[in-house]
Amino acid sequence: MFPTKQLKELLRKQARTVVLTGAGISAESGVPTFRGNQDSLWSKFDPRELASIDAFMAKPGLVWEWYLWRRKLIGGTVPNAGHEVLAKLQKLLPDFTLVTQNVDNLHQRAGSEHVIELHGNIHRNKCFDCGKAMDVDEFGSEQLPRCNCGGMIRPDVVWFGEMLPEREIAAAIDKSRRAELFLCIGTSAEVYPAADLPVLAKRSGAYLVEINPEETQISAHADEICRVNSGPALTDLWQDMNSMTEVHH
Ligand code: BJW
Ligand code: ZN
Repeated sequence: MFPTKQLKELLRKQARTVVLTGAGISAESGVPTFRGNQDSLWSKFDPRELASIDAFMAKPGLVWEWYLWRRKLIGGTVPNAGHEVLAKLQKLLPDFTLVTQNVDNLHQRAGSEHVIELHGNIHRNKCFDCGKAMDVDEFGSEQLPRCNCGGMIRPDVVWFGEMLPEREIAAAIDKSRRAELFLCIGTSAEVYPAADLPVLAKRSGAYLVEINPEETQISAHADEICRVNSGPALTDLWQDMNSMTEVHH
């Protein structure tokens, strides 16, 4: 049964809520996930190899080609029902924090505010050397753009082996520690430190809900699991909440 009585009661009481999302929430918009589904979308590229400093240093042209291709793909998508419900939920709950590992900007496009982006944003660029934010127009992979300082321009995302943006991860940890309700949606929970957040929240007393069609290492810790795609799952949750408020007004 999803959502359960406990979950609905926490939402009715406007519990302090943290939501962590991963690539799965954008899957129904047509953005490919990183792991699990071996369909041909990634055939040309291996994200585990390309999303790293080493790859960029060795083959900046190839890494840029991958990011330009993904930017274009993401630019052609729109937020789905899952993103939209989370944006509406934020308006209903006075203490609500959305933490995402996604770089696709779809939460913001759905209307979510103050989104904590743990892994950056694919639509931004910065200098590899001095970190300065950069606007770069379309360019070919033969001519890679450079900063005034001489450094190479790179997408403003977090690669393996890099630190997460300090303020973002600190805020996410703080909010997770104080959460009464934590929703873990569409993430394989294989990448750290993001994967620590649901467990941290649970240990600090939060009610932990997982929404994911597949089992993850979060499943063993969860109080409630919904093995359904996030779009339909969150739509059900939203409809249940609305029938609830009708009764209470
Ligand atoms: C649906 C669905 C539907 C499908 N509805 N659900 C050894 C042990 C522990 C840690 C480490 C280690 N060695 C190295 C580390 C650290 C490393 C790490 O965690 N590695 C692990 C892989 C082992 N982490 C880091 O390096 C991080 N930095 C760090 O730790 O700094 C300190 C440090 C410095 C130096 C050395 C060591 C430590 C940085 C991590 C950066 C991750 N970056 C990426 C790329 C971002 C840019 C880009 O997009 O190009 O972030 S990798 C990629 O994975 C991306 C994602 O945000 C991230 C998480 O993936 P996510 O979102 O969970 O997606 P998937 O595809 O994995 O899962 C999709 C899920 O959706 C599945 O479960 C499906 O079932 C589900 N789903 N359809 C709902 N419709
Ligand atoms: Zn620079």
